[in-house]
Amino acid sequence: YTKRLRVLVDMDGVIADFEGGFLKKYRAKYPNEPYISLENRRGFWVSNQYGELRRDLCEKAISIWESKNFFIDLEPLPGSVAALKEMSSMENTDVFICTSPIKQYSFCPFEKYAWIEKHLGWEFVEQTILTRDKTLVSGDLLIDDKPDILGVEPNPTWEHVLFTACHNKDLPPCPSRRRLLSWNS
Ligand code: UMP
Repeated sequence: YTKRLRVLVDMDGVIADFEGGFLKKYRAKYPNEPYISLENRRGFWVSNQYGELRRDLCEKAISIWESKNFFIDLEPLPGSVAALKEMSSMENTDVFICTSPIKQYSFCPFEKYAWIEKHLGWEFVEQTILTRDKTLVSGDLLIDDKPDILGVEPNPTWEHVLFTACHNKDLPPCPSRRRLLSWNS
């Protein structure tokens, strides 16, 4: 018996371009409001940084990802689709998509499944875990762009591999935590 490797892969910021999709739709909806370029993004929460820019921009930012078709319209990040397919074809490897839907549930959960079927195929819908608490999910690796993944379980089974994104690219290097720069090279 060989132990299988279980890889949990986050969706927004790792396989789907949440930041790029957000900025594009925000600028289209609010062409006269200030915005934060991807180069200048800091911190995981887009809404916090927009709220710091100007108080009312927090809710304007939130209105973007709460809108119909926001999540289904996201572009895949470069190399992500090929990487997931390749990983899941490897021997003794199970790949799951592990993603936290927003609490405004009118569109997001449905569109996440639809996105996965559209870009990765029906087989991956079977591999999809929607949860607001990733510490409860067991796995060997969790590839995620969020620097702090916390929940009710203080000792998750997975090792967190930080996926590089615009908002975490300048975090001081942490020797104990592995990083994945991108799916291509
Ligand atoms: N999200 C917010 N506010 C933000 C940025 C992202 O609610 O400022 C949402 C988008 C995703 C979720 O649905 O949070 C993050 O999910 P994970 O990438 O952690 O799975």
